[in-house]
Amino acid sequence: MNRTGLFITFEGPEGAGKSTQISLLADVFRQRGRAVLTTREPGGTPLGEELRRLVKHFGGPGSVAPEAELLMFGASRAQLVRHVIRPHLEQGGVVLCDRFADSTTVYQGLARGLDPAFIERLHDFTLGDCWPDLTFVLDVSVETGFSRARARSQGAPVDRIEAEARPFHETVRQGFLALAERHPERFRVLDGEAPPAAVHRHVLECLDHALG
Ligand code: T5A
Repeated sequence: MNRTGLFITFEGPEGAGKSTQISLLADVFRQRGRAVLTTREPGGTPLGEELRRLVKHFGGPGSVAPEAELLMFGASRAQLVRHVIRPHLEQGGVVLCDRFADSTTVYQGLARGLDPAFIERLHDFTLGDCWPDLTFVLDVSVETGFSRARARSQGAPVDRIEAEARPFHETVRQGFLALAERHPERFRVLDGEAPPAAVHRHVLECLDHALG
């Protein structure tokens, strides 16, 4: 891949504040004259948005086999990488993505218990060398994340994955922290419980440091 752009992803538990930070960071890049593309997973393409609807809302807990769930996330990502992310990076643009492959490693690998070696091979197949340059993990407690998500949806029904029990979401939180510890060159963990403006300042500090 002939890549001159910058690829940044945001990860974390439910309601961590990823979309909020992506929107603030996109404004900064635009002010600096960069071509910015913001996108999300699952989703970001017409096919991906269909898969998003299915993977989030098809029945309740237990209605989708973990193996099928894994492949739906993989299909959405393969499409997004080839149709959206790679072309933008090859033109020198900035891509900010709300969740990416690390979510699969943590949610389907650790929390669902699917084979991590198979998930690595799936990443090779769906991404090739299109890994992010930098990944922010916004760390929040499960309580904080859920209370934010519920407040925003004003009590509307939660989706299939959000409806999983608390230990599932604790595993997700710890999984992101462990992944960040294993790959310190790519990950930055930030306190997602801080006010949005403070989190944004930390994001910019990390970026300025990482990019010189
Ligand atoms: N998934 C995804 C997998 O299982 N495997 C995968 O491979 C992938 C890619 C996606 C679901 O799919 C799973 C993970 C998820 O369960 P989703 O709806 O996109 O579903 O869920 P989330 O990614 O968790 O997105 P959310 O929209 O719920 O959370 P965000 O984007 O992290 O949070 P945000 O910015 O929308 O903020 C939530 C609320 O909190 C407020 C905001 O104003 C908003 O109301 N807020 C703050 N409040 C106080 N302090 C702060 N610092 C705040 N930041 C935001």
